Amino acid sequence: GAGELKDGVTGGPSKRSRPAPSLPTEASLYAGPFPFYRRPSELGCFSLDAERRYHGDSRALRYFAPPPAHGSAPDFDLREGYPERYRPRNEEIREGLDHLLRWLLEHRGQLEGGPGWLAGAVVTWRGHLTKLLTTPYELREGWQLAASRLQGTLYLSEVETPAARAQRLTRPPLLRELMYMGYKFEQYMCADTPGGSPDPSGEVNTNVAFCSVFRSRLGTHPLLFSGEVDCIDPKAPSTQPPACYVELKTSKEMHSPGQWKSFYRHKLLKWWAQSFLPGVPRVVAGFRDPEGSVRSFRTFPTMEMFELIRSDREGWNPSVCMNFCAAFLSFAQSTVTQDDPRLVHLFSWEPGGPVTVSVHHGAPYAFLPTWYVEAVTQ
Ligand code: 0WD
Ligand code: CA
Repeated sequence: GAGELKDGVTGGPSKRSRPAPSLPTEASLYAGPFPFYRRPSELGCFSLDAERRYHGDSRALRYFAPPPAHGSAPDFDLREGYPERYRPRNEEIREGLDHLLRWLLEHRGQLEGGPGWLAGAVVTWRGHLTKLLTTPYELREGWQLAASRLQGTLYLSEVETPAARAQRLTRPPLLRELMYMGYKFEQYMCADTPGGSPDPSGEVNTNVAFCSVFRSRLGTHPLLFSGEVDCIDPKAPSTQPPACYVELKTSKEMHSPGQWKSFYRHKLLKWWAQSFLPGVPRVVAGFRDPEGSVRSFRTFPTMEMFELIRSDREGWNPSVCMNFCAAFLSFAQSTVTQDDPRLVHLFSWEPGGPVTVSVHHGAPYAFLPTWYVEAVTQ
């Protein structure tokens, strides 16, 4: 039963109903001091193998193995192996929070934070939080987040928008190849053992993932989220996660100050939000030429990214991102009052508008799997 959320229709015909609650997203509303954000700590990890099977260990973790810094200029052909050595994940399979819930089921007895910590927490993917952080600046892509409460905990799971689905199903061949190139870069930069050498001769299989599970808190909102980590730097000054983790990215080579400015405004915001959330301290970027070969590298320390855009009046501000995210979490916590794993509040946002809410029961929006609900409620 889908329906728009009607709020406060309590009296007779003479009483007017209040408008359905919504949350504005204009950046100017979220300026102000940076909110409290707890230093993220790693609670555990899991791996997904070549067949996308779950393992409660770090077997898919790879080791940062960049080419020598003072050697010859890099020449990584990112198109090499495409399409014959590409095994892309089946994107028709909607996994929701399933892998994270499996980890949580196996570790909820040993969570730190004291009894009741989980009941007050928000559980989600890091990527969903990244989308919330960038919302006040996003001009192109909307999102939908499904929310359910179970034993106090608020679970957030993304729903693919009709526009995103349409784009995925009509993804142009060049965009498919570009996606491959991002994964191929990881293969050139990572080894299977600490101190080992990359082996770019194998296949690129995007079923494989190493995911870390983090604990943090934004303002009053305790957070438990998981994110895919590209690699660990065996030479990092701190061997303690997340300080030893490295995020890998590729981008087009830039040739003019205007191109850099646009890169700082748009792409760097996404890179910052994604790595700031789990406390990953640096992003190593490979810049590719029009033929698809990486010609240069640049390391972006996450905590220095804002410096690159601070003086741009049309740039982004980390405080706005975090204040909006905190406001969304408060909005979601106060909207989802019933504890019911089959009840879904769907938060929808399109650029230029506010976040709106609709209420649904059961399929297709309910996302907490029966095996999880039964295990935690018995
Ligand atoms: O089913 C879905 N639509 C989604 C699945 C949406 C978001 C995430 N996921 C899965 C991913 O496959 C991964 O196993 O969740 C796990 C990690 O999520 P995350 O770390 O919260 O996701 P995000 O921060 O958006 O992406 C991290 C990396 C990406 O690296 P880049 O450098 O491109 O940001 O996870 C990978 C990708 O390498 N990734 C995916 N891989 C396969 N299928 C997907 C996806 N749909 N989304 C992200
Ligand atoms: Ca990456």
